[in-house]
Amino acid sequence: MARNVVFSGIQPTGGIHIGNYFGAIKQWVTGQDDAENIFCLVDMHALTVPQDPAALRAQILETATVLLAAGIDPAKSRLFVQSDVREHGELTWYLSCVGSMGQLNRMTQFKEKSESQKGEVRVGLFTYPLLMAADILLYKTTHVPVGEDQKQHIELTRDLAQRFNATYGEVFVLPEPAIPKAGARIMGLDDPTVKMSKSAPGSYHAVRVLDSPDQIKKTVMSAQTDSGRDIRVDPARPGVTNLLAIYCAATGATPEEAEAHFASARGYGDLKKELVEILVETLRPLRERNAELSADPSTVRDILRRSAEAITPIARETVDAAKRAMGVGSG
Ligand code: ATP
Ligand code: LTN
Repeated sequence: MARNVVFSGIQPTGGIHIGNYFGAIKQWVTGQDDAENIFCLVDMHALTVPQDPAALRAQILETATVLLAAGIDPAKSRLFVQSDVREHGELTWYLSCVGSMGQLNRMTQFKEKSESQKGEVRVGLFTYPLLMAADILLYKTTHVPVGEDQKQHIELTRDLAQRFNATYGEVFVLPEPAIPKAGARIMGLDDPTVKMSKSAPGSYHAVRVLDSPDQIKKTVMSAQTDSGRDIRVDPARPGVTNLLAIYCAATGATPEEAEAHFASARGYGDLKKELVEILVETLRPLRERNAELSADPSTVRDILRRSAEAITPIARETVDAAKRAMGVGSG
């Protein structure tokens, strides 16, 4: 039987947080033995909003290092930088001649991100999902492990692949989203009504995977909760519900088990204290390994370069097949 192909991406925009970790990265690490795995630092996606070139360059290497520290194993998975494989940009053009403005207009991430942009909204922010579809379709991906917020983009990818195949013949494989049961949508600790995000301001918004134990404690203890005491999952109380979601993602407990565990707690303080301990211990090995790997950036660069070289032929073959099907090129 053909092996599954897992592909996923992360923007190298700094400060990886527990939403990224529980929503995506943890699945990438634990699934490595079951499929062909390709993980991508999507630097071209990062350019859809303003970036400082020197900071972006540094963050590409930092993000790669964190992923390796989290357990991405170069013997089992390819880890590469999107702009190192030219075919990503190339296929995006062909997909932009298949997808419609109406399809892109329905993307909720564009609506949210374009509203938060002061001044001009870049064309790339609007066409962002076409580049993401190209990322996925280039490698005949079968599964895409992501957080809940990316589900709509994967549905669009399937629509584009289906449209292309129906018009030009079978070239693309239709991918499935793989969204975890727990941790698929972690909310901000300073505001549990917004998704935890790398780019959100505020030092108590997110627990970053490289935070010190002291910083984790400060952020979790200051998390916004309401004035109640009951530790229950309740949509009307998003703060405590979010803390329970983080507890479940970190321990593997179901929401019912988590509620039972905290049934005799004296208030939110007990839940927060326990969560601090759990997060400190969960993230400790990652932080320690990151410190070792950061001392050796040339090894990390080598992994990125070799991965890009290894996967380029797959990407080339897909673009050539798409071009042939569409009738472009000198033949
Ligand atoms: P940015 O704020 O820079 O847009 P982000 O925090 O949304 O970044 P991405 O690099 O866009 O992070 O996403 C990487 C992966 O992490 C994706 O699979 C995404 O679904 C997942 N993810 C991001 N935020 C969360 C969250 N709050 N909860 C669960 N998963 C998340
Ligand atoms: N759009 C994603 C990042 C991303 C991605 C991908 C995820 C870019 N290309 C391909 C999965 C597959 C995000 O903003 N989190």
